Amino acid sequence: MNSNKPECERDAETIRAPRLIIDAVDDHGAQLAELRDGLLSRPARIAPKFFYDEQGCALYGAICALSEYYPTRTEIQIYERCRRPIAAQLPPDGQWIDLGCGDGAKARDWLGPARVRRYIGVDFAADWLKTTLSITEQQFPGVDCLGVVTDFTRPFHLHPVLNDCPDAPPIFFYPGSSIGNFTPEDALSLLRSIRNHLDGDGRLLIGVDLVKDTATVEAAYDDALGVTAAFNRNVLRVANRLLDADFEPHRFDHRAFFNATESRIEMHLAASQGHDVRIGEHRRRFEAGETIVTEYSYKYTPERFCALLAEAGYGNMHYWTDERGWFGVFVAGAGSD
Ligand code: AVJ
Repeated sequence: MNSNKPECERDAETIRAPRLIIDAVDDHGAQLAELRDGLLSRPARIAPKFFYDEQGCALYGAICALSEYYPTRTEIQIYERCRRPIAAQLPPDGQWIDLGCGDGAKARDWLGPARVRRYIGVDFAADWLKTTLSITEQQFPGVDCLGVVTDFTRPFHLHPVLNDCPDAPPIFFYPGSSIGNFTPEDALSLLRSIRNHLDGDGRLLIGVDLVKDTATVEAAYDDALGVTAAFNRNVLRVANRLLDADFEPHRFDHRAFFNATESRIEMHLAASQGHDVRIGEHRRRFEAGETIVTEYSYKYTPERFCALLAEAGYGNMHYWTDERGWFGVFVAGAGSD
């Protein structure tokens, strides 16, 4: 047993079950109250994090393979085409903090090129995270892997974990334009939360969907096969399970449209006819056409996103887009330009 080695340099024989740090998930009650209050409010709303139960994660995986849903493949094409110049902006031998890691596939493509020493998966779904960690450990035995189960949509504090490896600069990775789910104000506070963990060499690597023609972006959220519609309706099943409600998903129509004023895709579920729903001990009437807001997905211009990064205290900014300018990958650090 080599306990005097720093946390991140333990060799293979001391790492068996993925190490998980459970942080702040015990406020399950708060999560349920947030879900209930959103559904009882007018207009009704559900936070997008509730999409991702097992069925929701599977449907999201299917969405990423759709011809209409360009963000995932376009981001990966930028990574593949610009791997070297992007990696050149990242500190070697760093700690890779994979926010909302999901299956971790995008991050694993970077562990080699960025010469990562430590992988930290951060996700709300503990089971999903365990699987991702064991796959990453198997594929990268030389990389120390651990998980943090937390809701990073709220201010988070990873300093104690990062200080296990004081000489390994942090690289925060937030792909897929998940930042788009936050209002610009909330995006600013998340970016600031990350910024507070960055000193000299630390970096943020983030994927952002960019403003484009309305037909293309609306098709990506309302695909011909109806996979996104199923993903959207599935959240009503999550509500039924978590809140003992009796939503009938088929009584709600999927709506997705681009709100140009707010520069965001809006996803709604519209009641196809007036009906009552039991939500725990509450009853909620939905009039015909009344909607539940289930997701906003904000779209930025490179200039607008750089301005947001600057407002959050970042510098050393660089970004890469695909040839059509549909998606952007940004790297930013603590220093002033
Ligand atoms: C995972 C939040 C990036 O907004 O594009 C996909 C989720 N919603 N299709 C997005 C989503 C509808 C996706 N993010």
